[in-house]
Amino acid sequence: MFEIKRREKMVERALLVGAYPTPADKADAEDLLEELGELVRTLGVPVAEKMAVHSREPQARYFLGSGKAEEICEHAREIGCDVIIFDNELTPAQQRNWENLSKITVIDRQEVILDIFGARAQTKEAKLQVDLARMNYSLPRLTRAWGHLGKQGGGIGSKGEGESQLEQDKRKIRGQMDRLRRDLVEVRRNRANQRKDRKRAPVPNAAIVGYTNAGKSSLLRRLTGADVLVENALFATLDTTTRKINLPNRRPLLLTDTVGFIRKLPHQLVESFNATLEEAVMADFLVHLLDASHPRVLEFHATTMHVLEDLGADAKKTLTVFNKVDRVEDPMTKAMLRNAHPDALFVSVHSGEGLDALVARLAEFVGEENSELLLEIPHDRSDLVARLHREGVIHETEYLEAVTRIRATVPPRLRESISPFAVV
Ligand SMILES: Nc1nc2c(ncn2[C@@H]2O[C@H](COP(=O)(O)OP(=O)(O)OP(=O)(O)O)[C@@H](O)[C@H]2O)c(=O)[nH]1
Ligand SMILES: [Mg+2]
Repeated sequence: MFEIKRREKMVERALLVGAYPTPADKADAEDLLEELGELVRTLGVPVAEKMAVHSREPQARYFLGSGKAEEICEHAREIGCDVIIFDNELTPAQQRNWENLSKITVIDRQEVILDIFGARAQTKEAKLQVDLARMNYSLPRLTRAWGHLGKQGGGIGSKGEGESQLEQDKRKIRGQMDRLRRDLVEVRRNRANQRKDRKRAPVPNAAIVGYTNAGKSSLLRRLTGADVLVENALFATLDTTTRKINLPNRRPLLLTDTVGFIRKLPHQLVESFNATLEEAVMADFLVHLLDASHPRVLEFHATTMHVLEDLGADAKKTLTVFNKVDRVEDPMTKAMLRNAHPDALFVSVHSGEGLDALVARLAEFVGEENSELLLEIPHDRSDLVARLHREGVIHETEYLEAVTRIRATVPPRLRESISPFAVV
C-alpha cells in the first residue's frame, strides 16, 4: 500500500507567514498566526518566528509579490528555518514555486491540520477519513516530494522523476482512494446500524459541538463519567463518543462528544468527516460549548455556526454554553458575552460552577420536546405510523374509519412531521 506517513526526519524550525489585504486586517492575521503557531507546535515543530505580511491582493506566482517572496526566503535562511508555513491557502503551483525559490519545504495551514488529524486518528473510521482527505489534498501536489517532512522524501513522486512515473503514481493513488471509499462505506454502515439501535428507543440525544479546545470532552466526562481524552491541545478528539446521562426529571439523554472546529478547516476534511459530523446533524438538539476565557470567543462562535450551516444543522435548537468561567477575571468579559448571547449559560467544567443549571436546562429541553401526544393519522400516512413505531413509543392504538388514533411519546426529531396530526 502506498505509504503517506513517511517521517524519518522532522523539520526543525518553522517560519510562519500570514498575509492580510488591508491594514485593518492585521490584528486578525496576527491572531490567526498565533493559532497556526499552536497547530504547528501540536505537530512538534518549534516556531522560530511569525510574520504578518501586508499584501493587497493575491498574486498568481507566490500568492505574495515576488519581491516580498524573495525577502521572506532570505529571512528564512538568515534565521535558519527549514520550513515556511503559510496561514493562507496556497495552490499546488504556488507551493511548488515557493519551494523552488526557497529550496526548503513550504506548506500551508491546511496541510498542518491534515497532518495533525493524521497523527491523531485512532479508530478505523477516523484513519480512513484522514487518509482520504490527505490523498485528496496531495494528489495535485504530487510533482513535489511526497512526505515533505521526511528528508528522505524519496520514492513515489520525487522531484525529477519522469512524467510517466508520475502518471502511474497518480493512478495508483486514485485506486487506493477508491478502496478507502469502499472501506469507509462498510465502516459507516456499521455505525448507522448502531445509531438505528439507539433510535429504536425514544431516547433524545444532544451533540456537544464547538471550537477545538473549548472543553467538550471535559464536559462529557464530567457529566457522564465517560473515559474520553481531555487535552490542552487542538483536535484532541477526532471520534464521536456517546454516553447516557440521567436527568433530574428521571429522563435519559444521550450526549455525544464531537470533533472540534477551527477557522479555515480544510474542506477535504469537512468532506471526509461528514459522516462523523453527521452526529451533530442527527441530534435532537445541540450544546454549543465555548471557551469564555478566550479573547476570540465570539469569532469562534461564528466559525462553529458556519460549519453547522454547511452541515445543515444551524437551525437546530441550541443551548449556548460559555465554559471556563473560572479563568475569566474581567467582569466586563462576562457582561459582554451575556449581552451578545442573552440566553447562554456560564459554567466551569473544572470548578463545577453552573453545571447544575446546565443539567436543569437540558432536562427542560428534553421535557419540552419529548412529549406524549395524542395523534390522529390518516391512513395514507402509514409511513408516519411506521416511523412512530421505529423511533417513538406507542402507548395506545385505535383504528377509526378515517384515521388511526395513537397515543405516543414522540422524539423531537419527529415532532415537525407529526405535529399537524396532533389532537389538542
Ligand atoms: N480552566 C479551565 N479549563 C478547562 C475547563 N474545561 C476544560 N478545560 C481544559 O481545556 C482543555 C481542553 O479540554 P477538552 O475537553 O479536551 O476540549 P475539547 O473541546 O474536547 O477539545 P478538542 O477535542 O480538541 O476539540 C483541557 O486542558 C481541559 O482541562 C474549565 O472549566 N476551566
Ligand atoms: Mg475533545
